[in-house]
Amino acid sequence: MAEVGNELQRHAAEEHQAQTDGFHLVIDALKLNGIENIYGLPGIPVTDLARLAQANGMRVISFRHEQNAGNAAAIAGFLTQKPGVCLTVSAPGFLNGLTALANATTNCFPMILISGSSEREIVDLQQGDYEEMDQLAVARPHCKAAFRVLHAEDIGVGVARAIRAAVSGRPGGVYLDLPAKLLAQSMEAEKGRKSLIKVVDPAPRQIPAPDAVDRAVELLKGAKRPLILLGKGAAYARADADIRALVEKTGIPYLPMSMAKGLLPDTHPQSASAARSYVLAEADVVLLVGARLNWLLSHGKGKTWGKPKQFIQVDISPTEIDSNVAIAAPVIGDIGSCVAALLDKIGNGFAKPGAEWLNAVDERKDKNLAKMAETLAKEASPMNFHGALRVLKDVVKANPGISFVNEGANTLDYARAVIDMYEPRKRLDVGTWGVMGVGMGYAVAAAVETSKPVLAVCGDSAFGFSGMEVETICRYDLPICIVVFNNNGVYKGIDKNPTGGKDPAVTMFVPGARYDKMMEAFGGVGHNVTTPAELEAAVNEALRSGRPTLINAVIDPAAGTESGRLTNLNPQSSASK
Ligand code: ADP
Ligand code: TPW
Repeated sequence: MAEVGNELQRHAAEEHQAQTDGFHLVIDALKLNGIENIYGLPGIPVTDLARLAQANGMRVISFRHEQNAGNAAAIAGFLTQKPGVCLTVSAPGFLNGLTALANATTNCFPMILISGSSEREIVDLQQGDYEEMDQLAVARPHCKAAFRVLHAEDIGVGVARAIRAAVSGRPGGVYLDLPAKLLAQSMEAEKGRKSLIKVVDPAPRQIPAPDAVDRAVELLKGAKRPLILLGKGAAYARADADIRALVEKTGIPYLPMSMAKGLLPDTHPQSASAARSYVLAEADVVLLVGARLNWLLSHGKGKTWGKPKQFIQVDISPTEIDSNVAIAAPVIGDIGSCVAALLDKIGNGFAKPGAEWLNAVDERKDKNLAKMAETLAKEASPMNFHGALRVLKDVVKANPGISFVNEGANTLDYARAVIDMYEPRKRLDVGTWGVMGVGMGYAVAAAVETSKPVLAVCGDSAFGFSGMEVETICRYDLPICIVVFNNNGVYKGIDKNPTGGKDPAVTMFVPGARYDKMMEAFGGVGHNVTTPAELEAAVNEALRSGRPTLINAVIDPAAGTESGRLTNLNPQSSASK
């Protein structure tokens, strides 16, 4: 009898083993495609999905707010060329993640937002389900593509389509809608396994047309005052060696956009960063590599761009061309293939730019670098932005492999100018939208994806958007050192309520706040520093120990300007100047 019982049990177990379900298929499909990490926040109906993912060897990082998980996924995409995955619950959780998905799309970072959702039957009749929302319709205008899977046997296709849409062509955000019922659907394990797709060549190379390459090289050869402008698309493309070769072979001065800093070390003799205004205004031919002529480049026109010029634009997206000004020589393809083709065409026959142009650039650079050194050397008390940044500049120089996350207004603008980067994809910042709140999400993902320390330098306002994630950082014991530049407010901390009333001015925070205590509350290390020397000691200790650290760096509340260097976009404040 006992034997028969055992036999029945074994049989039942085999039957059971032979089944799979939506939960397992989603995880298997992600793993099959080399996706190892999920950034998310659990709840009905995705808690079990997250649990199973962890049980099946994926790394699941649970956040305190979905926007931060989404930002982590987005930057993971930028860092790895694989879509970063964010997992949220329905309606509010989904919406919290959606800002990050839109930000990823705007920045051309590959990401997949996976959200659980209510059943179609109920949503479409608006019958009032728990956290009901037509998420697919809401997501669609904010991402590159949006898909919903209704049947377990389509999960493989859904995940494959999401991956391809995220990483091919211009990368971006993809929404994948998974109704709760789908996750629980079961099907035969073998059939399920066969339904999964391992995506072959998800971001195919796109070779530029030879005549486009010829046109670009001709234009470049005829230039008297050429300039190369590298954007974060160039950093993303991982064509580091060829990009360096292009710059060095042509001898053309180059400017990195902020997240392209470090693609070549900022100390490279051909870097024109310290002569930015001069080269933008004076250049006659500009070669754009993975950079859009958007607001960050004054739309390619106006006073910033001074003298008339012709543009060569290397980009994967043909519709980017002529979006702001006429592009004389578009080169459409992936940056790796385009830069290789340009190098090939140039061969050894490229005459470097004339001494007149190079000397003029160097002269401006030397003058501005001397001015900057003077500003940095000043011992201001109380500590100001430059005093604090002087020591951080040396810290990054001594630790070039760390990721440097940066957000704020003055904190961002000054740090970008002062802190040299030495390696590609190490500077992670507010990007195309100039969005606050990416700090902790970016810091967590940078630590997870690179397994190296992270230094996050945030304005006190900027930090507040994602500050609760210090708990996440402590929970996962990540080697992240946060420096909050605390000047008591947004931009600065001396504004007064114009009515003289009791309420504080709209840009003010609690004076003398101690952000370091937040980190201590969760078992991390907190420091309160008021001098550059104290700051330096605290950061070095954090990098040495690898422990989660938050340094509250007290900055003169009167230092800083409205909107940092965006003042010209703020009509009220420009009017008052
Ligand atoms: P930045 O803000 O640094 O100026 P942008 O985000 O404006 O950079 O521009 C990045 C550009 O790079 C986008 O137009 C995008 O289409 C392009 N791009 C991204 N990845 C690639 C790639 N692998 N090959 C070619 N172009 C790319
Ligand atoms: C999502 C508007 C731009 S910069 C900034 C805000 C609120 C904060 C600046 O103060 P902070 O830095 O961080 O203390 P500093 O160095 O000048 O003192 N909401 C979003 N994004 C943006 N960009 C804003 C508001 C803004």
